[in-house]
Amino acid sequence: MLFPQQNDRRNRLDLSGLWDFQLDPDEVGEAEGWFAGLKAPRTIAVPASWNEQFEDTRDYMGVTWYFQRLYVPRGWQGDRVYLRVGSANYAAKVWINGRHVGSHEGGHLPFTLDVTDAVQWQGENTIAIQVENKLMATRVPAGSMSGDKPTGFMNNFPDTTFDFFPYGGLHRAVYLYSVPQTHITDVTVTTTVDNPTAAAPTGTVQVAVVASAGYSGLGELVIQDGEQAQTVALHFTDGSATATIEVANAKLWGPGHPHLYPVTVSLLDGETALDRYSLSIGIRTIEVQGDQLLLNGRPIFLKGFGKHEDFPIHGRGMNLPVAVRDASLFHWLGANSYRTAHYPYAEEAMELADREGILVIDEIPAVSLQFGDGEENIQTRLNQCKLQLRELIARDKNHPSVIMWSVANEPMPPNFMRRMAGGGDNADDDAADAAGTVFFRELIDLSHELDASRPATLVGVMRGPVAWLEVADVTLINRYWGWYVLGGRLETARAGLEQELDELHAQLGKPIIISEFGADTVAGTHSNPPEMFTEEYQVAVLRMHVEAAATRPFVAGLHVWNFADFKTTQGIMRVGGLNLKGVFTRDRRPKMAAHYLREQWNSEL
Ligand code: BDP
Repeated sequence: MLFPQQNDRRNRLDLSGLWDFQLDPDEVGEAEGWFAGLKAPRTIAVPASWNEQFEDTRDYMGVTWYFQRLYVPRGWQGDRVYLRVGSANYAAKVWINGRHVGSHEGGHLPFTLDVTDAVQWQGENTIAIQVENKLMATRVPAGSMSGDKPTGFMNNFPDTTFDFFPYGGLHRAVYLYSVPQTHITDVTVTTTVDNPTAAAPTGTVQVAVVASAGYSGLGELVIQDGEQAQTVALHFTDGSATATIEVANAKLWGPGHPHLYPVTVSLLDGETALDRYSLSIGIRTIEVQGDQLLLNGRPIFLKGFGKHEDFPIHGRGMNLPVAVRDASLFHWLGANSYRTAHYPYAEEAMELADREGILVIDEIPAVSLQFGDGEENIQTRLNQCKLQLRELIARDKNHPSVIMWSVANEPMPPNFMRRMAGGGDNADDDAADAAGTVFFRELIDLSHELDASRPATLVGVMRGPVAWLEVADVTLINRYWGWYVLGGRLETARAGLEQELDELHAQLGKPIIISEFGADTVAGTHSNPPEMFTEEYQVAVLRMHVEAAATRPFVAGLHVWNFADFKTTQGIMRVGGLNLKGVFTRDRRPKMAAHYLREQWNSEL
């Protein structure tokens, strides 16, 4: 899972650019051998979603083909060669020079294929990637729950169970890279701090390294602290080695002081490096104590947003200037955190968060999980969730910015609509809720097993079962008081919100983060007194939450839904196919709410 890198032992070729592309609605491509070349290609940009690059592809959710030609540098001969696809939404099949080399399912996490034996050194190589984005009940996230009968998110089109556009394509860069035959395959860094609130704390950096082919030999670990470097030897047995380094007077990582220490791990043959891998680490601690969330031993209040990877034309495709602009707007606002709603974001976004001191709640694509379509489908989705959680933690475990894993957003209890309308529980619901509790306990346990250093959570839907929240280390709740519930009646909504916060705190005794709240707002629409959809109303809804949190020390964070307006499916609740709850427009112009938050969040610093 290590991100490919270029150094004196490793090489990396970025295959971003213009590729050949063809839709395959009849699914004849494989039989007709399109992996050797497309019949009627058009040109597409990679990385980006296919949906908005052409007139006829916006709602296309089927099979497509991407095709590229390239030379493999001769200097790589003798090394191992891998192909790494950053994100192919949803399923991908890959051929090199007409030979099938691998497949992957799950649209937001990278996969790597060993293509050493498939590439040729004389002449040109071809890469074909079949990408398919069918909306299916057994996928995570799930499309339509009932085939052709539309039952998804408010009967919207395309038919999803979730409220964002189901973009398809090669969303992140595709790399070809080489590593030496004996190479580093994984590095895991964990940090602890003795007395983190002391003036000059000591940090302990533990590093576990895995090397290929049961490597048993020497290596070294170097951590750079300004002008000083500390070096320790690594002794590998059967491909594993661990080392611990103490950093005196450690500069702890956090918002406002995102200090990173360069670390390099090498495998050594005498003086010669067989392989090396570098990363930037942050020394910090994150823990839950009673009803508080502690960063470096001190309570931290999360100020920020649920976001989306979304921009016109790029769709969900990686867009570095937008990521940089968003980080800059976070600083402008005084925001310190976000949640990767509702899927893992690009690795570059995590690196940016490390560098900019932004805290991240990292989420798998388990949005709107359903529990009403039978045991078999539920188990299929559980397995897919587990796989994606494993892949996510393997990918992001070394980022200091990542402070928590989220295993689900708004899983749907049966009879959700009845509950939303204020109906009470009944016996059937209790049994279904209990099955859900087991499902989430498995995911939270897996998260703890894979990474004991970070809390794990799930994000509860309004009127969802409290038992589901109980399995999480931190209580994350999405609440739409004043919007979906008691819209326009803000005084009554405020009382409902406050009562609910106090009850949940009394029941669960954990820190509460309101991980979504907000109001759709048409930029430029105003009213006095505030009315739904106006900029004044959005401010009033946000103010209600800011005030409710201010008098409740157990509220450990407010994440406004959403940072920016974003594309979703078409339907009666989504003007122009957009969710308008952004405090910025889709092109990042501030609504009144952005100025309001900026005043609030900067004055608290
Ligand atoms: C919540 C979902 C989020 C939606 C939001 C909304 O978690 O994905 O976009 O509501 O309705 O239910 O705006």
